[in-house]
Amino acid sequence: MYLITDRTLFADVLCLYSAVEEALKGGAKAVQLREKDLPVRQLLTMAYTMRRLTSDYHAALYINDRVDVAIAVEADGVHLGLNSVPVSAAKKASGDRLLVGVSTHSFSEAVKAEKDGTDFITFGPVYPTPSKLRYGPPVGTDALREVCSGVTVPVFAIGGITPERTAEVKSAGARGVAVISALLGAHDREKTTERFLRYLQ
Ligand code: TZP
Repeated sequence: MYLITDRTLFADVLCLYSAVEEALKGGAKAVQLREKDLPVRQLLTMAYTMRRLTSDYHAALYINDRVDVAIAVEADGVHLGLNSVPVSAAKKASGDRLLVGVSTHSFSEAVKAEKDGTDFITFGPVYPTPSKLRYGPPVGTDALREVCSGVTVPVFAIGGITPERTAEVKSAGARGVAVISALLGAHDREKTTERFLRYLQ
């Protein structure tokens, strides 16, 4: 269960922090701070807060794209995209201390990320997502199954994932799920996280 942030879903960042804490109370074990449009100093401030929160609940923290911010706040890892530094540079800059995840959207991207030495990948969008335009058309569960059997690194299904769909992506071979709206937009985030975890088990 990999929770990804999106502060634009909230009136202010304090509401996002509360929402993340509710998910952590429900048992979320990893959070990715993904606020791509934020100036780096504001991102750093958010990252320190997320580090404190995740540490309080013994959860892992990943920073999207910014290896420097991940190192500064002693995050567990960094999550890279197509326009980020390569996996090898993230590993080298952190003295091999950061775990690295890579966002992938096709079989060839997934295979390349594994070859590059990533520790895990996200693959999707598997289903239609609320912000479809930003993430491209859904790839579907057949493509997910193909990727899961084509790589050995853990695959996290992303894009339109709900608790009910978790069983389907797990049976396609996904190790876990990466989620924004079904969790951050939930009425009761603690209970929704627990539901996700029940489906994952
Ligand atoms: N990458 C592929 S889909 C996606 C990202 C970041 C968004 C997932 O958001 P949601 O709300 O869980 O569908």
